[in-house]
Amino acid sequence: MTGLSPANEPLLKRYPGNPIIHRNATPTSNSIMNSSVIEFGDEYRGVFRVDDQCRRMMLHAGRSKDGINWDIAPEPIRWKCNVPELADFVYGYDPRITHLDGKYYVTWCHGYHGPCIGLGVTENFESFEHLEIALPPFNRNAVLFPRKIDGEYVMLHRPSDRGHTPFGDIFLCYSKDLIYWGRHRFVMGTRSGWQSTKIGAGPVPIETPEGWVLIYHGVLTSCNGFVYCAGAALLDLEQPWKVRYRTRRYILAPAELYECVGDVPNVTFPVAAVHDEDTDELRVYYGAADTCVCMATTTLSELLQFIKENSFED
Ligand code: BMA
Repeated sequence: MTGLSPANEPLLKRYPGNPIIHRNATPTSNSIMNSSVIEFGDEYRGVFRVDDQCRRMMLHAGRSKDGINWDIAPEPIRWKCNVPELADFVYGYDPRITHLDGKYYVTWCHGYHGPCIGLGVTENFESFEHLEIALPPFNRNAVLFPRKIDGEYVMLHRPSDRGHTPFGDIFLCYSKDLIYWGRHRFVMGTRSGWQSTKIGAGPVPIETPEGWVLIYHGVLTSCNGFVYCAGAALLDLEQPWKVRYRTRRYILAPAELYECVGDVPNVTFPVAAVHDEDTDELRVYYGAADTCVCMATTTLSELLQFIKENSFED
């Protein structure tokens, strides 16, 4: 740590061994960030965004016994695809993994005539199937809820543009079959401060009796460019486009050297959260400065309390 006083730390406490995955963790990587991990039996598995030294953005599988020390496959995932038009995997980034009905679904920003929402599935993190594209360009930051609601799959997403989008609100849609998506709803848009330029869903929403806890990223525009922070919201359990609470204060913001210096400075980008039901510990995995993977922790109850105590009042 570079010297934040404990009292000045945001809600999420950085793991002292950060970054847990360095930029050079595979033989040809330029950077590894914005990656998703999940419990798998007694171990952990992950899908990692690995940008190689040609600066191609690809998805790699990874495994870990403790969620902290990771082995990342040196080669990208070879997706099986039954749709010939989609078989050419151009690029993929910022994956999220959702455990749903016994399978692991991966959503990511997919290259198909522009950034759009890719969807895939695996049961074992060894063989991966690439399904139909969920939403066409331009879109990013899609994440599936971990159970059906009203008997349908539900997905958060963030319409965008071809470039470094200077806007962005979170929307939600439903599907009966993971192919056709509709019943579109607006969830939330930008607000003042750290979330004034654009926002996007982060990890898979966590179900609590009080609602879905959604950790999301928010972006502000400074004189030097975008700054990516993290905040949290509580969404209605049955009508998850209804926002019950939403934090005015961030729960994490770039402050450490590894978050402020890298390929893209000043980025903390949460993508995965693992909740331990016995201890209530919540580990949040985030990309730092588009360069490496880091971890920060809290408890789910502290996060819920923080959301309620630091929410906008209107
Ligand atoms: C977004 C995505 C993220 C990245 C962020 C900051 O548009 O590309 O992967 O972390 O910009 O560069």
